[in-house]
Amino acid sequence: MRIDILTIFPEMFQSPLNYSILKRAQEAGIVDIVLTNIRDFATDNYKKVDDKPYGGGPGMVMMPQPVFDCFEYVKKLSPQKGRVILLTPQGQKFNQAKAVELSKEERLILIAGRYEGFDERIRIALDAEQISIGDYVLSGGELAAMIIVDAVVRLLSGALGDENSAKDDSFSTSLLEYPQYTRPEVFRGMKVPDILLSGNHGKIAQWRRDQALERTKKSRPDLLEKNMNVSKTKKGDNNGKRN
Ligand code: 9D3
Repeated sequence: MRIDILTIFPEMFQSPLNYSILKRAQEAGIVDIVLTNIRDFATDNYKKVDDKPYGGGPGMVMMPQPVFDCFEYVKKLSPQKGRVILLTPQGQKFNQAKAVELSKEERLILIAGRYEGFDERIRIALDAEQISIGDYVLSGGELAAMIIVDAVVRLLSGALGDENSAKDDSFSTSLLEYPQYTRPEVFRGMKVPDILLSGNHGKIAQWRRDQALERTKKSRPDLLEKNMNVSKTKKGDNNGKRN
């Protein structure tokens, strides 16, 4: 996969892209991530990329010309068409299903904005879809772009040890994870549950299912609602255990 990112702050991406899975995926040639600075396409002496909104109001708006020119330059860097995504608070909310969908594309072109938003003609002319990462206010689209890149790249085949990937995706969006423990058996007086030390794999698997379900009911009941159709365990059935 090729991912182009258009931003006025390409340096912001250096740290997240150069650790762990994202770093290894790039080194392995699984993904090619290319940053292009929108400000390089500004034409005036001040390298201006924002301007006042027509009609008045607070803040500034991303000017169309630098973004258009940057986009046209980036598009020609590779022959693949690419799916064009504007990061904006007005977009569809990002989730794991969207990550899976995007991971099937051969090219993504992500455009991160600053200020109050983009001149509307950018969205229209680029035929871009808009994505938000959630209902809170960020200072710009860069962190949102990084989150999408992280969620998408780890799904690309070979990016993870492939043992994890398959099981993870079918399950992690429907139920929360069960509690995990590692050594030592007793830490500061807190003991690992006996069942995990029992060696009884059937009992352990049952305990983990129960725990995952209880946790989900307690902190994310919305996940159970959403997955009632697909989950094997119906809502309200906590396998005979109290909450
Ligand atoms: C008062 C109107 N604000 C809209 C909620 C203006 C505004 C605030 C912050 C416009 C843009 C921004 C910057 N945010 C993003 O660019 C952004 C974002 C976000 O703020 N939340 C969740 N997802 C995203 S994706 C891009």
